[in-house]
Amino acid sequence: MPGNRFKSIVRDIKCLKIQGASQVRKWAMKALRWSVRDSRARSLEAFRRELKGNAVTLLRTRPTEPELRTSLRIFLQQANTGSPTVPALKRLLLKALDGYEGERVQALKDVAENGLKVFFDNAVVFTHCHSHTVEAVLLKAWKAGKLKRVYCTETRPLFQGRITAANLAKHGVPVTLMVDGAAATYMKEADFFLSGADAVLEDGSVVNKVGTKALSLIAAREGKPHFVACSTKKFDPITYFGVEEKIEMRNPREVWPDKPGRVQVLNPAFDLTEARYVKGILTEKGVLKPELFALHMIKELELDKNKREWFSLIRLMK
Ligand code: RUB
Repeated sequence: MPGNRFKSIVRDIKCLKIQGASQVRKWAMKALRWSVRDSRARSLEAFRRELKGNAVTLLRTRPTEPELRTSLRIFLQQANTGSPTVPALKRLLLKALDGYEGERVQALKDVAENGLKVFFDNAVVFTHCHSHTVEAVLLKAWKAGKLKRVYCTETRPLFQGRITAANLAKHGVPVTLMVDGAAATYMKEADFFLSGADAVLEDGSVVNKVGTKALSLIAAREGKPHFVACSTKKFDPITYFGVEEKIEMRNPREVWPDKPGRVQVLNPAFDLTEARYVKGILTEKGVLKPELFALHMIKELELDKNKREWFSLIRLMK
C-alpha cells in the first residue's frame, strides 16, 4: 500500500501544484524513494510488485511526460536486477535514485551553460508558461550580464507564467507579464522566443504548454528565432516506433469552473510545434538542431524497430 507521502506527491502532481516536466520527474522519483523506504514487503516478488504498481500510478499522473516515463523505466529495470534480499535491493535502489538525481542536477547546470551561446549582450527574451529549465537559462544569462528584459505570457488557464515572472523578479530580472492574447503585438520587442519542452519527438517536433505553437508561429512571422531549452531526457523514444505522443486533456473546469451546461470546453495541456519552426534546442550536450537532437537520441538509446521492449511501458500506461 502506498504511504501518505507517496499519495500526497501524486495529488500535487495531478493538480499542478508540482508542475513542469523536470519537477514532475524529480518529485515522482522522491515518491518512489518513499515507497522503497516505507515498503513492508517481505519477499522480493511482493516488493517488486508493489514498486511496479506505484510506478504505474506515477506514470498516469501526467500522460505527456517522457522524462517521467524514461526515469520510471530506468527505475523498473533496476528493480528487476538480481538481488539476494529485499533490504539489499532497497539499498541498491536508494543509491541509484540518488545517483540519478545528481546527474539531473548537473544536466540542468549544463543546459544553462550551453544556453548562454544563443545570448548576446542585452538580449530581450519572450517566454511562455513556467519551465524550470528556461528559468535556469535566463538566470544564468542574467548573472552573465547578457539579459536585458523578459516578456512573459500569463499562460491560461492556470497562470503558470506568473511563476516565471515572480521568480525572475525575485532575482532582479526586469520582467513584463501580459495576457496570452497580447503576444502577437509584443513579440517584436524580443530578440528571440525561448520555451521549454515536455517532449521532443522522433522528427524533432516539440510538445510544450498549450500556446507554445501560436507563439512560435508569431515569432516566425516577426522573424524571431524560437529556441527550446530542455535536457535530452525529454526525447520520447516511443514516437520512434510510430506511437503518437498523447496530448493530456485536462478538466474543463480549469478553464471555466461554472460554465453553462451546453458550452463545450476544450482544455488541452500541451500543443505541438513542428521542428521547422525551432531554430535550436539548448541541451546539456550543446545547442542542437531539432532533427539532430532526435537522431542523436535514437543513436544513444540504440533504438531498433525490431526491439519491442519499449512497448512494455506503453502497455503499463493503459
Ligand atoms: C509546463 C511546461 C514546461 C515544460 C518544461 O507545463 O509546459 O514548459 O514542462 O518544464 P505544466 P521544465 O505547468 O502543465 O507542467 O523545464 O520544468 O521541465
